[in-house]
Amino acid sequence: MAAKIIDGKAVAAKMREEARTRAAALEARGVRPCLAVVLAGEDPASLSYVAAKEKALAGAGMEGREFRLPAGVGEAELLGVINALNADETVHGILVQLPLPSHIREKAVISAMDPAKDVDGFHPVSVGNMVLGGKGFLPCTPHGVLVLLREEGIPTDGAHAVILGRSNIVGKPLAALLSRREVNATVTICHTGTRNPGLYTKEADIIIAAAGRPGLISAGMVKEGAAVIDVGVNRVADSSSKKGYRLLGDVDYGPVAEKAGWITPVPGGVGPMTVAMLLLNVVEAAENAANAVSGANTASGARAAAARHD
Ligand code: L34
Repeated sequence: MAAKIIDGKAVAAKMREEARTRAAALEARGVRPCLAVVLAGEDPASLSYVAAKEKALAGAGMEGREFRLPAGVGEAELLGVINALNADETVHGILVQLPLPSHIREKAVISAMDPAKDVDGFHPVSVGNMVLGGKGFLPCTPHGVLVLLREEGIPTDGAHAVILGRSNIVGKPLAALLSRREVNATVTICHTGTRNPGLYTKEADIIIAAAGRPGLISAGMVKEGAAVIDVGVNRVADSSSKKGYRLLGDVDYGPVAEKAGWITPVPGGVGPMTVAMLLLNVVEAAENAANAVSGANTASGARAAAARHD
């Protein structure tokens, strides 16, 4: 059986449309949702992802305000930028594109952000709330994967989901989200310390490949009819392409597509969802800020605002 190819672009377009509608409603209240995009250095992949995010923001009627810093920027200077953005009421969300140059401590920078503006969901407070099931922004790529599963009608209740990769931005949060009661999957995480990942993937109803290793998932590792979600975005040198590289996922696409029940392509699968979920988080951050201001103009709102500052 050939797999159903999941059209991430189409699902992402639907999510972007929702963001656009909600942004227009805010615009009518005099608030233009604004994301500050901080990029240190000139990593080519980061440059292209940031460009994709800014284009999508503009398309949804939101502002992307770019802060470009040289690769040699000091940590203190970068922290200064974050502090200024925290204090700027016209900025609703802050995104620091990763990876940062190696002399900068990612943890220090992410922790400096106001969690209310953490639209990437990377701040320790956001991660804590995600794990505990509280309020806060969900990280965009894992949330995008969840929405793809839901929109495609892929059953998760009681399903065995095997994640490959334990990164802070994909593997770890996905494990927390997939094991939530409302998703109800049984989760296995494979990583570089796993002796024989195929042992687990062969049993999986859902495989999520987020290891950053092209070709990691071969057809022999996949159960007939499984859903295969490819989070890998590997740039592989290719002189025959005009860009000089080819984009490959972590999945050996052709052979796996013959065997799987569903598969996401690369490009056009999870990548566009990451961008779309970011737009939804930005519009939500702006809604929260606008509601806090209008709430503060009423007596109960003033009490709520005072409570928030305790
Ligand atoms: N702070 N850093 C922060 N937040 C993020 O959510 C990210 N990530 C990852 C890298 N660093 C980050 C992204 O935005 C990866 N990532 C990302 C974003 C967009 C796409 C892929 C990864 C994407 O649009 N991919 C397209 C193809 C792009 C191309 O041709 O290069 C796709 O169709 O898969």
